[in-house]
Amino acid sequence: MIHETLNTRSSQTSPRMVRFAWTAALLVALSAFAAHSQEPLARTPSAEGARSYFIGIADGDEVSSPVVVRFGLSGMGVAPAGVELQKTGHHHLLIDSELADYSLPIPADDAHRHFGGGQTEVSIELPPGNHTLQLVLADHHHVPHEPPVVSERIRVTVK
Ligand SMILES: [Cu+2]
Repeated sequence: MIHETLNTRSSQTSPRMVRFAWTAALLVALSAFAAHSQEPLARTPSAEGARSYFIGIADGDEVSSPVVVRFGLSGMGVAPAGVELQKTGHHHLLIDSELADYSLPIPADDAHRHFGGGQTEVSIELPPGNHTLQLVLADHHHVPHEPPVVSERIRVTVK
């Protein structure tokens, strides 16, 4: 009798076990999908030979604050952030900073300035001393192109 009762119970729990197994499998699949969707976005290709460069300011320059920095770009066009157009991007100015990962959106802070309006120059206040400046072009998602279009990282001294 006891054996029969156990058998009955186990045949009742069996469909539940199957459902549990399916739910577990679904959760694993969902979390795998979630992990996948957190991977870097597909990078926007840059135009071959595209170049980003500073205008009117060069490596080793001694300057006074505020510093006017002009952004040069050849081989690609400037478009405001959020506008998805082939072979375009918007400028970013890295101040005393370097990008750790070119596959992620560029952070937005004092060291990573975005020019999402399509601006091609800025006047920045810099404290006296040595600083580095670098331009990075990025796409509508603020992610640098592949391969990245970056300027030379210049060193300037503010008097
Ligand atoms: Cu940006």
